[in-house]
Amino acid sequence: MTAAFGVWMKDVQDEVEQALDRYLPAVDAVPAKLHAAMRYTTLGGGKRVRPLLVYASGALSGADPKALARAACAVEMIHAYSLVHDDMPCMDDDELRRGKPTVHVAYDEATALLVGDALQSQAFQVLAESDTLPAGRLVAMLRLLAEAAGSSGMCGGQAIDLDSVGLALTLEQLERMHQLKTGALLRASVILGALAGRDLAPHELDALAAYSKAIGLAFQVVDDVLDATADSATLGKTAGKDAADNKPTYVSILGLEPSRALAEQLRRDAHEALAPFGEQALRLRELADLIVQRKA
Ligand code: GRG
Repeated sequence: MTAAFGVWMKDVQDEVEQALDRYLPAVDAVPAKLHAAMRYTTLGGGKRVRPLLVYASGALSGADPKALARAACAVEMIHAYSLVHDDMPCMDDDELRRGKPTVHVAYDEATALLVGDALQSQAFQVLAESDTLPAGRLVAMLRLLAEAAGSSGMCGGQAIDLDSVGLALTLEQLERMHQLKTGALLRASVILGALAGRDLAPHELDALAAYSKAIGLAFQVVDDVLDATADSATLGKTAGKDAADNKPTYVSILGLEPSRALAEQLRRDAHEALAPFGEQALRLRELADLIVQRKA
């Protein structure tokens, strides 16, 4: 990671934190408990990978900064909602998220359900209130986010994931599940940033879609590798939480070293996809490197 990239990343993360603070309901607005819980789960944590992708592709398309901040907050709110629901007892039943108690533990289950619902609505409201983009462009962005979050995107992937417990998925089925569950929102982040700027040619949109596909898969492969190696280092096991939960992973299907090699290949694919953009795509290339080289 170059020093300039580190500075850019920190600037974007700070800007997004301030924008989230602005676009979340105030803590003293009724109902205070719900609003406090929405802020508890969204502020002050996470790597902000999706907002970084929005800003990086916005840099490529010369996007309007105000629209970028709103799009970045919208995807992060959808992501935050998905984590709150994913952690609930009816799904993964996790007690910790980003180093602090999950919402259903810190508050209660009903609040966690409502926090997710309200964050999802808030995401669309924040984006819809953009007043710096032509209406047609804004509708295209709202539609893209809705599709990425819904049953043909993230929710659909989560449904397939829940149904796959105990099943022997093929590599293709595993890939399809992750393309929906995590890939759809990562792709939406990249395309939203691009749509907030100049008109892109069809071949440019295709290039961004190919980049998104590669980083979406890489993100998951790396997640599985980190999960497997964290457990083997700390608990003396050979596989991590998903495998322990009897869920298929890249490591359980391919093995550890081939999974690492796949992540590296996907990083190269992501770089190659960006060739039409030259230097304009610098931040997107650096984010692909970060996704593959991350340690947490
Ligand atoms: C419940 C509708 C619904 C969907 C849940 C995304 C998702 C679908 C569940 C998350 C479960 C999970 C841990 C998936 C692995 C990959 C992933 C999305 C990790 C968390 O994202 P990061 O690493 O988290 O970007 P931070 O905390 O950095 O934002």
